[in-house]
Amino acid sequence: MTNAQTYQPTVDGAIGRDSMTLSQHVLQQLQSFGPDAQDLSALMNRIAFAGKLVARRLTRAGLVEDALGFTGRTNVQGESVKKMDVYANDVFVSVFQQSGLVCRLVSEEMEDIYYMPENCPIGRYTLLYDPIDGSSNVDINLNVGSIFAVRRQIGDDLDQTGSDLLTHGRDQIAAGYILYGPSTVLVYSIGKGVHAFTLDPSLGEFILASENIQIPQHGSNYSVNEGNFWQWDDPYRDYIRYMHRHEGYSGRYSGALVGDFHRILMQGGVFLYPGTIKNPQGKLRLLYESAPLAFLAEQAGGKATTGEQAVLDFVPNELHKRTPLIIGSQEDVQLVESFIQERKIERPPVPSSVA
Ligand code: AHM
Ligand code: MG
Repeated sequence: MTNAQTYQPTVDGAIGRDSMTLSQHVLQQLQSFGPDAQDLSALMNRIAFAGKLVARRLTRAGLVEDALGFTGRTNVQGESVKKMDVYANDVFVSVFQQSGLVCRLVSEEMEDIYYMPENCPIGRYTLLYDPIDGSSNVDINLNVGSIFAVRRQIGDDLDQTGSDLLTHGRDQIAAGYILYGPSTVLVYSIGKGVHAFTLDPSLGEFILASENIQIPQHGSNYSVNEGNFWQWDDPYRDYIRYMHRHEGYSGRYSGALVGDFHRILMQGGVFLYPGTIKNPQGKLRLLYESAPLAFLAEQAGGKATTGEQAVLDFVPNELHKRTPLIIGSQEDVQLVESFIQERKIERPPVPSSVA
């Protein structure tokens, strides 16, 4: 019989890679099996489970009743709510109920913080998420995503205002997204690089696909809704005119931030959603859209700015605060910034207290 002490497993590269699951990876990253590490590992595992449930629903959306189309309601942002938005939001709520992990949920689809007091004695984390990002793509079977961030609760929040959540994005302890595309991909960071996992449907597990992803310093992709050109401030118009007149750039815009950001993370370039007449602060929400992606961008060696300051330094004054977003490769974000700087010389910046 083989002695367990001396046994050498015949784990070749392929088996090793195929068996690196998300929860295992979190523990490996933290180099600990302590309670905090176990919590974060379990938390990521629950997020992944929510992603699997959403992915399953999306895959079969054309075949089941009541999966596609609008509910007839509008959300806190004044946007029409899709049935899939509600489904995915409820998935995250249900996955974290009785989990002992998360005390509060903040979602694009819920005006107020959702409290889970049964979890609070143990799990003092808050999960902030956009259950379906890019939901205009749902009904036409194009890619959508879920975005998430995790913050540690500071204080007891007895007045239930969630004021401890109104801090900068550097307080996020984990962030990431799930991309529902031809395959389902989960990208996350706990402040130790950016890593991507692909859902293996035969196993029902997210398996490590790319570790320590670095955004190229420069890429050819620029991703923006050019239909808003007439609504932008001059620097953004100048920038787009520059792109139109120079060789080497490709416009790529899917209408779903997660997919557009994923392309840029892997291939380089820039995504931007500037302020418009309709939404002077842009469309994207800080706490569960821009800040988590900014966390990933910085961890991958890229950059994210509002045009005035780093997205991760921006302190919101409300849960559903919007900010302009310019995110991606260092050089490509800097190019956009150079147009903003040029115009600033002509016009002083608006103080953030007014913005
Ligand atoms: P959503 O979360 O309600 O879907 O809104 C966010 C989405 C982003 O995914 C995408 O980049 C943007 O809104 C698209 O907006 P627009 O249609 O104005 O270009
Ligand atoms: Mg969104």
